[in-house]
Amino acid sequence: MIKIFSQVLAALTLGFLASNVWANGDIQVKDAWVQAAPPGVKVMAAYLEIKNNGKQQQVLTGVSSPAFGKIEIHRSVIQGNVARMDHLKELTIPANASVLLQQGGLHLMLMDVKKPLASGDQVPLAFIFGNGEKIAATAIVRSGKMEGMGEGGTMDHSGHGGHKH
Ligand SMILES: [Cu+2]
Repeated sequence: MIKIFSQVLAALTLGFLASNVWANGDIQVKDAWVQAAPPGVKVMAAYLEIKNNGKQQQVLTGVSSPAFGKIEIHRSVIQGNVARMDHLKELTIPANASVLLQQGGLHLMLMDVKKPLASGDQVPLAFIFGNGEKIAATAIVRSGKMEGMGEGGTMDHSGHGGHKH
């Protein structure tokens, strides 16, 4: 039993290590994914990590994709029983630090999907930074919560109902 458990653990660890990284200079975009949405839903959310390995802070000023009309940087906030999203004009990644966009917190709001996306589809994303650097990444569409993310998955996408599009 212990042996089986340790094999499962090894498999999980390997899966975790197989991360996707897109980099330009000191900036890395890691493990980008888009949460699958039911047919007819025009707004989707993307999650990822942005890592800054440099000595200067970096500022993400915009994200674009040919698959969507518009992409915004959002932060989910819960006040009392009300879930709300703040629209951030830019996102600062401090020197030698990572910023995590994950369920229930920061995320990319992908608006006006051009054609329906299903699990397994790939979405090209272009990240533009204040210093003029650009990173082209590819996010994978997948359903549900991220394994191992724990409580972050408890806030589902219905929290985005506040959008009027
Ligand atoms: Cu949002």
